Amino acid sequence: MKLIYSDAHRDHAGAKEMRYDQMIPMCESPERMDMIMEALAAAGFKDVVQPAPHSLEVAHQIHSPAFVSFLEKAYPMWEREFGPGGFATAYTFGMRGMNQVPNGSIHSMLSCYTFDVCVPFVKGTWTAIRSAMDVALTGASLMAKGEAAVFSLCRPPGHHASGDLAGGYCYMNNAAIAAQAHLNNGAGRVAILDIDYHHGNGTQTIFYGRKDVFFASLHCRPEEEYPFLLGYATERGEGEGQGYNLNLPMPRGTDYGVWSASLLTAIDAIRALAPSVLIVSLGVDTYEGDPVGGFRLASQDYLDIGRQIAGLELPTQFVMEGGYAMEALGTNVANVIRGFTR
Ligand code: SP5
Ligand code: ZN
Repeated sequence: MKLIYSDAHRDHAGAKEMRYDQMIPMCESPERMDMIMEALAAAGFKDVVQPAPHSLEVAHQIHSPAFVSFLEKAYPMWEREFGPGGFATAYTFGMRGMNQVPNGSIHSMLSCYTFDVCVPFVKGTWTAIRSAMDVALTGASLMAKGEAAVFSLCRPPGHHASGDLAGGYCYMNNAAIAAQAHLNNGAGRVAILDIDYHHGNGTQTIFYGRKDVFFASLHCRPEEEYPFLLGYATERGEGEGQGYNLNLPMPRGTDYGVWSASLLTAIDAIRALAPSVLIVSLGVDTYEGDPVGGFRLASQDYLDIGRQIAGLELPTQFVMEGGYAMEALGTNVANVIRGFTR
């Protein structure tokens, strides 16, 4: 399987993150990609393709141009006010019930275009965001040219980002952009299977009123996990998109017995839909040792996940999302790909 990867994410780093009432080193680090690439190479996956540069045209079908432009200028504007070395982050958030538009200040933009304190902007952030988009789009192009399955090693991740809101380590929604590219390339319907520990609130929001992209998400339930406000089973889509959103929330502490039953539910729904392309939002923060997640999947389970997904026999694009247990991250990701290709 071709791996689409670039080092251009590397300078998106160095910021601390707020975890409830503490500042901790950022879990979402460049070293994550090193762990994943090393384990994939050790497992025999060495066909690494550099992403081709793309315009923002497809990104603008998913995200508002004003939001994308904010992502580009957030750090430079912040640096002009505070000097180099820090990171741009919001101080206030949307005030419900009144219409709010950003004024010229970076603070108003951060307040309007981010929803939490987990999306720091440093000097290298925009380059990384744009590269992750290229990694997603290059994967979609390779499939249009006949590749049956590809792995887009996007960093930063994307599934928490909606049309005009960044959050949860996510800036642009790489999986959504890839889905749109497949539609542009002639796919009739795309399914996105999101197996990250956290609900893919951004992807859900983007496609909630659409039936050309089916979204299924397995995640920890909003009653006890981030992002706390979305991910209920009752969210089924609206308008034309009614029935094209499937949430499978589970309690903290869920093990593979229960989790894999939800996976089968999602897989059955996807099979019934017969999409022309499957995108897997691949997060492995479901691992028992993950410092951010709270499920109990074991490294061996990821082999079975790959096998189950392969059973759909669909053209498949894996898009990297979360996973933060550095000692097992590479193995867990490589196991999904091993299970899928065996
Ligand atoms: C892409 C992705 O996985 N984003 C995740 C963003 C999570 N942000 C912080 C969540 C903090 C709550 N969980 C703390 C659990 C400690 N065991
Ligand atoms: Zn996650």
